[in-house]
Parts: sequence; C-alpha cells; structure tokens
Amino acid sequence: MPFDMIIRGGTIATASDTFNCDVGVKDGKVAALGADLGPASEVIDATGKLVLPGGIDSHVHISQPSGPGIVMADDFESATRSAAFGGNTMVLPFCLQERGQGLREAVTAYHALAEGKCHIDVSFHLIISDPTPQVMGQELPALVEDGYTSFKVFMTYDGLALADKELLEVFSCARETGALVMVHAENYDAIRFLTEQLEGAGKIAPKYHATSRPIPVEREATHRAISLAELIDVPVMIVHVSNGDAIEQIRWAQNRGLKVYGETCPQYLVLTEDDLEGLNMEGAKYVCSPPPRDKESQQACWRGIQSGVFQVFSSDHCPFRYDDPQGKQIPKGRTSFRWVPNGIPGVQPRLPILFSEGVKKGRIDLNTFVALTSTNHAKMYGLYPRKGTIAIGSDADIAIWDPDRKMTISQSNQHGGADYTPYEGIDVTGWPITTIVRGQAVVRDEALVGESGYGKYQPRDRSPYARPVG
Ligand code: DUC
Ligand code: ZN
Ligand code: ZN
Repeated sequence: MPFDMIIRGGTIATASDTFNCDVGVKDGKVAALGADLGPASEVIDATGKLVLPGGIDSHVHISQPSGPGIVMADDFESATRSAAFGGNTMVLPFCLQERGQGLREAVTAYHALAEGKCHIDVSFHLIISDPTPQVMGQELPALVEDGYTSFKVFMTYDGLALADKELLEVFSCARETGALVMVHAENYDAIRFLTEQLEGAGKIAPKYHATSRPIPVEREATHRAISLAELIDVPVMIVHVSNGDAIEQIRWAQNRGLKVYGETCPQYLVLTEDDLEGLNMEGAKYVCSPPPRDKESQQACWRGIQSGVFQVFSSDHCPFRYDDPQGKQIPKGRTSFRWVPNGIPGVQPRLPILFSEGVKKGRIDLNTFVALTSTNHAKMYGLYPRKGTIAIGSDADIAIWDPDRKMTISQSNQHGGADYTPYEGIDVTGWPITTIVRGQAVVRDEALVGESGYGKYQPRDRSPYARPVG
C-alpha cells in the first residue's frame, strides 16, 4: 500500500497557486501531488472542497500567568482542541518569564504544561520580562540555539514593561543571536496617566479600558519601537496592530527599507470600541489590548492587509471566562477597568472570519488568505517549508474547507475553555471541516477524532526574516 492517506478530488490552494489534484500522504508527509495516485489505507473525499495548508496561529496565549486570582480559560488541551476545530494544525503560544525567574526554568515549566496535552503541534515564543545580564548573555543565546528563535517584549504592563534601554539590550541580543523580536507597542506611562485620570473622574466601567489606551498611545510606541530597532539594525515584528496611525508608522519604516513586519487580528477587523459599551460588566468580554477601535480603523487594517504591510494575521487568543471570579468578573474588576483581565478568545474563529470577510467578500484572494494565515507564519518563525504549505516533503498539515458552508459563530459551536465568544452572532460563509496534522485526522467531518498528546512540540530554525539589513 504506497500511501497512508489520499485526499481526493479537492481544490488545493497554497500561498502562490490554486490547482486541482489529489494529495498522497506517507509517513506524515506529503508524498505525491497528482491524479490516479492508486490505493491508500485511508481515502478522504474532498470533492467540492478546498484543501489548504493547515492554519498556523503564531500569536496565542495558553496557560499564561495573568496576575493574582486570574486563571486563563484554556490549558493546552482545550486551546489546541478549539484551534483544530478552527482549521489550525499548529499554534505558537508564549512562554512567559516572570520577573526574577530564569528563562530556562520558565521554559521547562511551560513544556510540562504542554506535554501530553496537545491535539495539534506547538512551538513556543519567549516573553522576556527580566533581561538580566545572565539572561541576555547566557540563557537567551542558548535557548535560541535550542530552537526558541523568537521572543516578545512589552512596552506596557506592570511587571512586563521594559524601559527603552532594556528594549535596546533585548534588540541587541536578538541581532547577535539571529532571533526575531515581537513587540507589544503601547506607551506605559501614557496609559498609567490616563487610567489615573479616568479613575479620578469615576470612569471605571470596562468601556473606559479603550479610553485609557487611545490610538496615539499605540502610534507613539510603534514609532519608538521602530526607531530603537533601527538604532540596533535589527528586524522587528509589531504585533496586534489596531489602527491606521500605527500602520502608517510601519509602512513608513518599510518604505525606508527597514525590516519592520506587522501583524493584525480579527478583533481589529470586526469589533469596535462600541462593543465595550455593554451594561454592567458585559463590556469586559471585549477588553483586550490594544482595544478594538472604530470603523475607519477597520478599513485601515483591511488596507494594510491588502497592501502587504501585514505579513501575518493571528488571533491573539488570550481567553478568560466571563462568568467567573477568576476571569472577566474578578471582583476587583468592578472597582476599575484596569483590573479586568486583558484578552479575548479567538483561535477557533480566526480563519472563518478572514475567509468569509476577506475571500468571500472579495477583499483578498484565496492565496493571500493562505499566506496570511499559514505560510507567512511558517516563514516568519523558522518552520518553512516543513510547515505552512502543501508541497512534496512538507508535513501533511492540511485543513479541508467547505467554502460555501454558512454558519453563525456562536458559543455553541466553539470548542475551547471560554464560556463566551466575542464574535457571537457573526455570520460567516466557509468553514473548516477536517483538520489533518502530520497525516492524521485530528478533526474529521467536524468531530474530534484525535487524541490529546498527538500534537508535538516543534523546535524551530532561525527566521530568515530576522537577518539584519546590512
Ligand atoms: N497582549 C497580548 O499580546 N495579548 C493579550 C493581552 C496583551 O496585552
Ligand atoms: Zn501584546
Ligand atoms: Zn497576545
């Protein structure tokens, strides 16, 4: 029996091409693309369906420490299960170094949380919160060698924000080691100032979360991150970009030949600040940073996608349960928006939202969709061509889509640990129905068929995008 699996009769789309042929899978890899491939142990009929590289979501938070009394809604089992239902074959969550903690120690503990739990493949970015000489001089270079080839830094948040000098030190370490830096760009002091002003005026409801971090807060930090990166001559990825002003900074840098990359997310395409207006604590369901903006910002994000300012479209999945004192309804959250856990679930609806709003509505073509949701993530983070495409020799990481299936996103069709979806009621056309990881169906015909523990940790190469300009 030459093939373990044949996916027959579908339309394949990669980041560059769309064509009709069968896919032969052997030993977890794509082994043949063609017609009449002969027998196989398992045949999947994909007639009338799209056969796409499995989604890779390079920005998700799973089991991340989030402050006293707060617990994330997803562990590795539930996060990777819902990701699989959303047509993803791999996710990249963040391993957070807490202040005072060694990086290696953080990585070991994070592996223990993932081990034996994952339905799909995972790899870890590092969050650097304590760039001590030991971390920068020894731990980080060794971890990059071991395949942890990207890390995130924060310009805001108590316990996470790095001063400009620390950012320069981390950027310099990234340049030396060939790692890719991801930046959360918001101005910490401006947010603290505005938060105190709002609280002083009794403006404490969740909706003021958005007021406390307006567009200039993100624009200024985006520009500063770019300028600091330019000083070091190191590439940077500006993550979760929400509006046209921040996009302008990135485009300006790109036009100057700087290696500045961009990521946006579904919340900046389909949600607005108005969603935070909910009565009582309902607005907390939409508290995330940067906050969703307005219709004009949504249009700017679409233009950023269409014009190539953004290389990747990620979910920034960061789930907290709503009806839960360890989640969005933490008692302190009623005293001020500043205590409401920051983040929203989104790893499952990411792909249907972009497919429906982007491809089906004619804003982007199918190949751009594949690039933004899979191929570019693999390229950016050192996984390509093992992951992120359908080509001979690549891992058989494949999502089979019904491009015409009409669905309404609802908590009842979500499979993660959260008890709500901020995308409730959004109608979409196109839905992933079967997800195959390294040649094994994990979700088949919209039912979970894989076992937790099948998904494996994947060390990564250095990003080809992380090389300095010179
Ligand atoms: N930043 C993220 O990347 N995710 C959730 C919250 C945040 O501030
Ligand atoms: Zn962030
Ligand atoms: Zn995030």
